Order: sequence, then structure tokens, then C-alpha cells
Amino acid sequence: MSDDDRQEDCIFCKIVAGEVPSEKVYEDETVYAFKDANPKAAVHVLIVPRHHYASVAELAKADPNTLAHIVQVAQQIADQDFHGAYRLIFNTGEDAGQSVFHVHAHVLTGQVMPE
Ligand code: DGP
Repeated sequence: MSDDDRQEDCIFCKIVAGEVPSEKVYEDETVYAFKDANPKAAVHVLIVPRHHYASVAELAKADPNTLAHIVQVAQQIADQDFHGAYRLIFNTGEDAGQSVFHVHAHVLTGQVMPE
């Protein structure tokens, strides 16, 4: 990631850059996926674009291909871990529970999810 993509105080920018350790699940040129530190399912993975966008709305507007790619990577993780079944969540805005303002998809899989 180039320096001008970064937000200095963003924990997920630091994880993408390898400055903060994480349990990597998948990576490629555009996204990085790692285990959530506070898992809410048997498999709980966060997928983030390498480039910093604050929210899924910002990502959808600026780079819809990467948003579609995130969905494809989620599918791939669930295909490996739980016959393709998964819950995909983008908390958007503080009042919806977003606490890290670098867009991230929560992939919850590896178990039958409660209703
Ligand atoms: P949200 O509330 O939607 O913004 O989700 C943020 C998630 O990020 C939350 O489930 C915990 C996770 N998280 C926060 N900091 C770290 C970290 O440093 N490492 C890892 N692996 N996960 C983190």
C-alpha cells in the first residue's frame, strides 16, 4: 500500500501493512482477510480492502469492483469452512455498531447461525 492510501491512526491500515499482527486467512492485491479478535461465530473473518475507505457506502461509490470481490472472497472462505453458507455483515455508522472506520466485511460461518 502506498503512503498516501494510509490513515495514520487506522488499526486496519496497520494490520494490512503488517505493523500489527493478525491471523491471516487470505490476501491478494486488493483485499486482506484475517480472524476477528472477538469472534461471534465458529469462524469469524474480517475482509478489508487494502485501500482505506471509511464505510461500505464509500467503497461502493469509489470502487464497486472491490466490493464485489469482497463478496467473492467471503464465498470462497465459506465454501472451504462450511459448505458455502455464511452471514455477511457491514456495520455502517456508529449507531449500527461500527467501531473501526476502515470498511470491513464480517464473515460469520463454520456453524449453523442463530436466527
Ligand atoms: P465493527 O464493530 O463492525 O467496527 O467491527 C470491528 C471488529 O474488529 C470487531 O469485531 C473486533 C475487530 N477488531 C478490532 N480491532 C482488532 C484487531 O486489532 N485485530 C483483530 N483481529 N480484530 C480486531
